Amino acid sequence: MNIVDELKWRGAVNQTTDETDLRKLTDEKKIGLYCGVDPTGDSLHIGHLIPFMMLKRFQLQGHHPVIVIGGGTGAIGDPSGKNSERVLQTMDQVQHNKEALTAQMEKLFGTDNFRIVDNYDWLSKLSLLDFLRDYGKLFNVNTMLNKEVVASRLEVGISFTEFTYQILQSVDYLHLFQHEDVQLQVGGADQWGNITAGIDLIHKIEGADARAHALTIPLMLKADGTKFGKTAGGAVWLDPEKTTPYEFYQLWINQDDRDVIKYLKYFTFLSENEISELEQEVVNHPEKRMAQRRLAQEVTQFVHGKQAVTEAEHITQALFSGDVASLSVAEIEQGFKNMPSAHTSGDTKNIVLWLVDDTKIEPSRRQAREDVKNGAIRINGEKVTDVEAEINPTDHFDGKFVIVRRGKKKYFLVNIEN
Ligand code: 383
Repeated sequence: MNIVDELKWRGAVNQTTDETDLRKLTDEKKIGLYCGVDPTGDSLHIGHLIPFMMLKRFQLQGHHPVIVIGGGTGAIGDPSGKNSERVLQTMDQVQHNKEALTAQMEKLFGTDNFRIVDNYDWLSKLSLLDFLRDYGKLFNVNTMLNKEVVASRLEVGISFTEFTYQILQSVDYLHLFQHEDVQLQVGGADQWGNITAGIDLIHKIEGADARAHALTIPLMLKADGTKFGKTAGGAVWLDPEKTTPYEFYQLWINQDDRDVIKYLKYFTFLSENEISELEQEVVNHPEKRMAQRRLAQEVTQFVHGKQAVTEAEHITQALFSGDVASLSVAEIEQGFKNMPSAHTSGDTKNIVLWLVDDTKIEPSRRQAREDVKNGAIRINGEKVTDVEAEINPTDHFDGKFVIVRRGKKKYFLVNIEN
């Protein structure tokens, strides 16, 4: 299937400049294409996965994706999607973020038939006079003002610096068109104005028949209307230190039946056949959540690797069944990151006192005694019903934690201080 048709089937196309010619071009030859990422933070988030999945599909069909890391543009800041002026980053921050993002991207794409280039390399060499004479002269201020990004900021104000951003991104596209054989720029729907500004520049310099294309990807919304990729805890990061692979897996497995097929098309490499089988599963056995599980497995594996999927599933299973004794220390650290926690010493103590005085899991001794007697308390997965039982907090998990479950679902992680 032609790549454009595949992307359309996957629901990944928002706007293109000339779809017919893009289809023709990609049938004729393997093209160079690019997407830019500004180093505004020290980790990618799942919003970045949207264009990355697209680049990866091109890569799998033999085309040549390039990512531009914005060492230059990141020092300025894209006004797209921001309703107020950005605070400039220091150049040290830009450098630090650039290194972190580059390492993450290499992990996702490998180095085979994929390159990362830094626009600092050419943008930093432009002198002010060259910039104004060679490029500024070709940009009409009226057209620039009419771009959605700028127009929406006119009332609150926009600095000359951010206003100029679209010229820098355009110079990138021209540079890559001229030197790297790049003929397509992809990005989220928010990038349409910047990408088309680049195409206009290419047409002015290289002639109106220069074949440079734009393809944007729709903004993702969930069936309930909320923004995709945000959880109560904020953004979902690809850095496992910021969002653990278990949390990442949970995000996908918890998707709504109404969204899951859309996301399978979008975020996985599963074929049309595999996806329609899963679609049948959603209709016939929604309670099994097969489609959600497959989605969680595929995306987690793509970002964090196979081992991370095994661990995430082990944690999920252990928490669900209550068999937490089988968890490793690393799995506990992941799985309990957002659960209520307490700190105690490692001293052995009576269970009732420990639950009330040390960990504050129970509000009163009376309540604690009642819960223990009723079998509502599990310590490291084992039911404890004797109110005289002694707890040795350093028994399990390398003496680091005690896992307490109260009732059917409520877990607490008690950290042992030594
Ligand atoms: C810089 C130089 C270029 C081309 C593009 C850029 C970056 C671009 C931008 N992109 C966003 C970012 O960096 O700001 N001006 O965070 C996001 N992208 C991608 C995608 C997205 C966009 O990196 O929609 C989400 O991830 O385009 O918001 O020569």
